[in-house]
Amino acid sequence: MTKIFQPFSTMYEFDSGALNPQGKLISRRLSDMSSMYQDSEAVQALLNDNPLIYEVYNVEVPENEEHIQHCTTILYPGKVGSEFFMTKGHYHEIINRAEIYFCLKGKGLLIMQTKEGEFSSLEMEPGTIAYVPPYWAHRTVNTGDETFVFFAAYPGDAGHDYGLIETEGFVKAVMEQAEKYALVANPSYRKENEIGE
Ligand code: S6P
Ligand code: ZN
Repeated sequence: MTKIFQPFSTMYEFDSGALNPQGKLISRRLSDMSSMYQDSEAVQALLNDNPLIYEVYNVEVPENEEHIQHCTTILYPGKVGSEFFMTKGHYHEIINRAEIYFCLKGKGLLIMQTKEGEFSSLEMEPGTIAYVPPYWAHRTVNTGDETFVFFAAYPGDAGHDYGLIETEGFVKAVMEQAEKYALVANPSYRKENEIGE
């Protein structure tokens, strides 16, 4: 007999962006993603302090297609050299699973790409509801000077595939230029793959 899951709710804390109860908390520091930033000297200079870059508060629901995963991401302000703090970025393990992001605080950029190398970006500010369609890898970037917080909801069985982004990188990097953000071609995009070909 199918086990009936009991309804429940979670509180969003407006000041911090955290959830209560906190659920599964993931914290990522620079050392967890040091090879993803463009400026390796700037990475080395910051690694002693090893800043906290982002936290994800995940409501715990079963990871299957019946359920909807939901969480908040708190992305702190800061830069590595002139590149803004960002998330690692991923495809969904089941790549045709979509996702919705709802911005609650701060400002940022949602950058996306397909395996074919198509690239897209969306600006996010409180109130923005962004749709990540099936097949698009996604990464968020804090382009402001306060914490950038968004809520995400996605199919329970989606999973996360970080491998391709770790080896290929993103098509573009988000850098500070003249006190604004600029999307700059990433010279190391697909470099690993090209070397291997
Ligand atoms: C999950 C969703 C977000 C990210 C979070 C951290 O599918 O897209 O909750 O997991 O923003 O990013 P990342 O790339 O480290 O998982
Ligand atoms: Zn996702």
